Amino acid sequence: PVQEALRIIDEDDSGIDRAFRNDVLQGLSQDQKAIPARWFYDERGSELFEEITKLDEYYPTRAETEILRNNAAAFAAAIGAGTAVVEFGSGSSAKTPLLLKSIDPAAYVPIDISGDFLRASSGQLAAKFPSIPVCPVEADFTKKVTMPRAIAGMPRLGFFPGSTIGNLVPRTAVDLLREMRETLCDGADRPAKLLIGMDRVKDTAVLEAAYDDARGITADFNLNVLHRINRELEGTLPVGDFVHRAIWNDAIARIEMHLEARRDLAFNVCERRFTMLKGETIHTENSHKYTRRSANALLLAGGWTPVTHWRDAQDRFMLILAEA
Ligand code: AVI
Repeated sequence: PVQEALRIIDEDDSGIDRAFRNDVLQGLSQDQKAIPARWFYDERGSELFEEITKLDEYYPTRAETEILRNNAAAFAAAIGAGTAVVEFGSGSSAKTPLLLKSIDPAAYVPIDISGDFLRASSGQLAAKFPSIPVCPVEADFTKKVTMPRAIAGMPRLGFFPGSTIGNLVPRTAVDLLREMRETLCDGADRPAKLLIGMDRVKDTAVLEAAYDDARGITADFNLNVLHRINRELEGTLPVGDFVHRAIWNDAIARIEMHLEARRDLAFNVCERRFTMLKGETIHTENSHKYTRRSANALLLAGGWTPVTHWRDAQDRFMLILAEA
């Protein structure tokens, strides 16, 4: 059974998401223009991301799925029966069913900012697991989220797969980990656990190919945010005059995605005028990669104690179980 989604979203009268407008106007006003990566995920962006996860070059999804498939018994033993799984982001991929199958939870709570996507994936999961109550929450999980009454009294496991944490700079990642701790521990009678996916530092060529695939799907994903600005924020960005770039920044251990202007440009967003010189970029995403030590340090700073690390056979990715 799927409960009706709890909705906790902030919109102004004209229906334009104020947070999106503020982020874009502020980001385009900086010396290094930037748009936070969370705005990639409108309906089209979410579809393109699903396509990325199936690309030959994009290994993280397959590596993480392998870890989930090969360690079912260990997860069940470490997590225990009667747990409510709270997923940060709605589980439309193969990963959530693998986790649900291995630990057989008492409830499943997907949290997502995209209501349509949330309802679709909740319905699919409920059909696949008819005995697990599904309690979706439409909300921005970067802030503490109120949990549905249905999971009161159950031990809670946060699930944050995909190395999505890597899309945040460390300061913001620590804030998110702390908010998750609040979401999971507030009103609960036991300390929560968190199962989090983190992508590992590896060969530069492998990393850059994963973010600049031969079919150009990642390029479309990156450019889609410009279409979204044009549609939702009265933008006039000439999308065809931007080119996708993916660069490994070794000093900070992250892949950076940018949109580079092919020529000098001028455009409007929400009636504000912006200009760019040829070669100038809009920085659209960071994807941090971790070692075991840097992953542990981040978790500890966020209020979580790492307990167990699992890796795939090729050492590309890790799933970490941590305790509040
Ligand atoms: C969602 N996130 C973990 C992806 C990543 O790998 O950083 C987003 C992505 N960007 C380009 N390709 C995939």
